[in-house]
Amino acid sequence: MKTNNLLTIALLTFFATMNGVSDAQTTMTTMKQYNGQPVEHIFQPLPYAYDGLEPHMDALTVEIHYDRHHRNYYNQFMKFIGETPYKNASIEFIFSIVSELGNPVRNNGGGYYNHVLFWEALAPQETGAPSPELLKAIEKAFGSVDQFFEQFNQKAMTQFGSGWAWLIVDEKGELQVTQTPNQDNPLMDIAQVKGIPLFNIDVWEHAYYLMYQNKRADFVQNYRKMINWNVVNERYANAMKK
Ligand code: MN3
Repeated sequence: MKTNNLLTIALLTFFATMNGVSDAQTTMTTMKQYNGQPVEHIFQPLPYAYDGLEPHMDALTVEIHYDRHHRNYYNQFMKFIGETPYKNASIEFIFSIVSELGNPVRNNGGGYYNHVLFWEALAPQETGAPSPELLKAIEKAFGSVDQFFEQFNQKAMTQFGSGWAWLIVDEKGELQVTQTPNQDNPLMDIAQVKGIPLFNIDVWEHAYYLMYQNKRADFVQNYRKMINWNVVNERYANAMKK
């Protein structure tokens, strides 16, 4: 009896170990591998001074938004992505499997990257104009630049609570306006409408409340006056190469 019990325990232990190994192997083979160039995720400097977006966005809002909110998303993202095998994977790759990486990576990775896109495409005044290629695509998708802004602003206004509105190039290479809750974005595998972002507007209250209080519509209307089309044109050209 004693020998049988010991044998049973030994066998159970053996199978438990085998199970553990096979679970780990399954996980390793199902997790996508990142094969691209290693990427160092950095906290980029603002492309202008804190008061660089006045009068449409006040200096205190920009300072708190960039130096506290954005920086905090970046720091948290670095912490949580550091606990995965994807610390040096591209942000596009990370977002393509973000549903497997957990909410801290999803929320902070989105919070980090959405703000990079946001600051980069703003300027003290509307700068440049849509390139001939982008203009053609805008007219095809929306009719005109003004009609595009009507639809984009509508997405910004109807995003309930915190989130973002986006202009994207979708998987068919066409322009679309879309919205995402919280810090989600259209590059994420969980996004309802996927695509490559051309620009975005942050409609979290922290983006406008000090200057506009509850008047999200005024902030959204003024947003157009700060768009740097040179950046957007370059993003469009890059998106169409993919
Ligand atoms: Mn924000």
